[in-house]
Amino acid sequence: MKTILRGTTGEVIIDTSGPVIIIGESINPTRRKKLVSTLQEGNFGLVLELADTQIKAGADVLDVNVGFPGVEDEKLLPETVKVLQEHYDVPLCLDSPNPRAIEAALKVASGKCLINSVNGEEKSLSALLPLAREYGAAIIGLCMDDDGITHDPEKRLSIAEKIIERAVRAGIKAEDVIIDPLAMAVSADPNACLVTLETIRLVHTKLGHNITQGASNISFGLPDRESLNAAFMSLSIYNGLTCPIANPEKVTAAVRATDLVLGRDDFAVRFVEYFQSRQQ
Ligand code: THG
Repeated sequence: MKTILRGTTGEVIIDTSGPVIIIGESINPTRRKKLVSTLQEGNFGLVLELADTQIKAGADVLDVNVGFPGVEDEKLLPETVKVLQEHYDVPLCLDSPNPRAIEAALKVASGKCLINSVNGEEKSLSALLPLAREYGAAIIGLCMDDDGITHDPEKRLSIAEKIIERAVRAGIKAEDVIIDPLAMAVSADPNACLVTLETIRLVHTKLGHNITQGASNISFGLPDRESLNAAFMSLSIYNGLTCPIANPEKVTAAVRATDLVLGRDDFAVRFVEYFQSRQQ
């Protein structure tokens, strides 16, 4: 299955049988308070620098999250999208829990964005599916609903099915729904990663959709996050993850290595290219 996203001119194809696509996570105020304060002053220097660094490190798509307590992201998200698209061609993933911020950003964005995210709650489905349809966007469907977060992979699968069904009924193409199985901190729950891995496997084998996840979520609160994230990344890709949201400066090497091991990088071309680009 293929999900096509577009930036200002080019397109990115997320293909369940192709190489992994990296959605850069770093435009996010978590641990980066400076991002919000500079943006509020109308200074887009840091956001452009984060975009540049991530693209050079292997990001194919950029997640854009400017939400922070006290911030009107209804105003800040579209402004950030406009500035990013004046400088970079990559497709954008609009990351906000506020449907009005998503709509304001979709209004000014060129190409075909990814909405991050819709979940199985009625409130979320009814607010966001019509927007995705109207603006021709793809969506991320999070495996949680009005009952909260379940630790049963089969139940997560049925929430994914429900989101896809509702999206198709709203006029969105099935392939434009990318499923997020929910990745959570393994420090808080020893089974968290296993539940996610099993959900990925079920969504991949039973539904065949593209799959994303916040790949650095699992290592919150632990040392050596990079090693943990890399281990989880490889296992997730083996099970069906196709477009992680992650820090490309830290995960691209592991992603390229995993693609090579899984036979998705003939003659190691991408693996070697990435290695050489890092030597410079
Ligand atoms: N699913 C979906 N969207 C998401 C998440 C998800 N969006 C937000 C989040 N989770 C993914 N994004 C981030 C952004 C930053 C960090 C973690 C997840 C973060 N960064 C640290 C930093 O930059 O200092 C550390 C990064 C690292 O060690 O690599 O903490 O789950 N759909």
